Amino acid sequence: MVSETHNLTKHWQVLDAAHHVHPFTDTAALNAEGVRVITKADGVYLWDSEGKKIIDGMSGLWCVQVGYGNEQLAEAGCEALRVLPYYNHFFKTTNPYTVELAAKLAGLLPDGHEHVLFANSGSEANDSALKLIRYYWNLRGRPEKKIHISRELAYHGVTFAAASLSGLTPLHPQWDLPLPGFAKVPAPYWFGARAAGYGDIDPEEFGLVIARRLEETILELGADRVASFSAEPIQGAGGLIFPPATYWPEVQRICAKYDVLLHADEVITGFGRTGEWFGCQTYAIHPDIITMAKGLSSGYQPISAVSLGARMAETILHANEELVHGYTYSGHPVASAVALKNLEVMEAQKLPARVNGAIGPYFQRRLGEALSEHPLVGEVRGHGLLAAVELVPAKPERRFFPEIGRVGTHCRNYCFASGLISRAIRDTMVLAPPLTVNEAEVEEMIAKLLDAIGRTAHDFARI
Ligand code: PXG
Repeated sequence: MVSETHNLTKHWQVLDAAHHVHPFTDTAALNAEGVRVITKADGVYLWDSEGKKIIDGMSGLWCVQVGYGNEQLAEAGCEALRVLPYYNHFFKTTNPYTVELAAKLAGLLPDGHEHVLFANSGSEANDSALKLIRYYWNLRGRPEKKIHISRELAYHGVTFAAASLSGLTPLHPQWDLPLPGFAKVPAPYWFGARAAGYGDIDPEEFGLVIARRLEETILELGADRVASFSAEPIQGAGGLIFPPATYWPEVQRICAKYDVLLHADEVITGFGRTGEWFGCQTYAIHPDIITMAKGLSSGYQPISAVSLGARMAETILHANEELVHGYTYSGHPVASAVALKNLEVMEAQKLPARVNGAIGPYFQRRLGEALSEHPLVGEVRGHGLLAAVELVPAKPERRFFPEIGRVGTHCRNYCFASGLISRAIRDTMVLAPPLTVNEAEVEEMIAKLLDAIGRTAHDFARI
């Protein structure tokens, strides 16, 4: 007999196939398979419409810092919906939720970042940042400084400018991107160094060599034409690339030397993920402009922000003319109220400190112990509550599989089947659980991942 739940699942699958276009999805293939319907969530768990419980090792899309089902955030959103469901900031107006949020952020951001603009997604924040960078150089009388440099394997979003800034090449061909004025430099991906022809270089040396590729590129393009360098403190969607310790100091020296603005994309690394409020604090980076989203509201509402460092703020906020930019929903009161409560909850629960001193080190240690000796595992790397497990054909050469992505996808499918959400980026398995995750839940994730890796190794024994 077909259950009521099953009928409902079918109903939603049919409607979804008929009317809903999914992001980053082959529509025909998905519709042939049937979509999974997520109906509720609590803590680190999701449930699908068939009642299956799933442990979310990815915090949604790297964003649900406080875990699902937080009542305080729900209450804050409901209250704002009742009191002030909408008003904008265009006509010499503001609202209490948004000003309190801006002030709270100014207190948490790195020194000098006292001013924020709001937007609704990471892509919009990055688009806005690039416009502000252009505007800054125009105001400074350097309009020829127009080129934006970013890195291979970077992910900065999907709008025309953000996708152009992104270095993940699959983002480009369908849309004839990147736009002119965008240049790329290599990522400090030490695990891939041998495959990329750098030989047996050690991580510290590699960090310097890759940073100096930025200098070479600036010199090739002409420093007087380069506006900015954009980078995630740790590259997320590109495969969790943790820069060697030598990388960021050298990059900062180079940006300062050639008067290139430094833009830090903290969309994934912000809000406690690395054990500090911002990845910039973890790596002692002093950016001119920062973009943030995701963990700002723990994903409970769509909201993002751009903060201006002292140099940009001084120029842009004293231009004595209208800043011709902004969205209907910039600083939406409901999103602002939820984001503000989210930051208060994170502070009250001391989540960044917990990631830094307790659950983060536990997570890293246990992952290493459980997985690093496995024959299919080439490296386990991580920081805070970010971790990557490289699946490789053989130890210890740091080689990749010939058909990149096949083994990772296979392993990811085993994870899903056993009720764990982990991301496969090429053949790298990624975990980024909510910052509220406890030790037992970490153990559950690791056990499921280990099992999936074991099954994958068995299936690919002859590769
Ligand atoms: N910057 C970074 C560093 C990101 O990770 C964006 C900007 C764009 O944010 P919006 O809100 O416009 O999506 C992101 C988004 C994945 C995945 O599968 C990662 C992101 C988005 C979707 C999927 O790893 N990151």
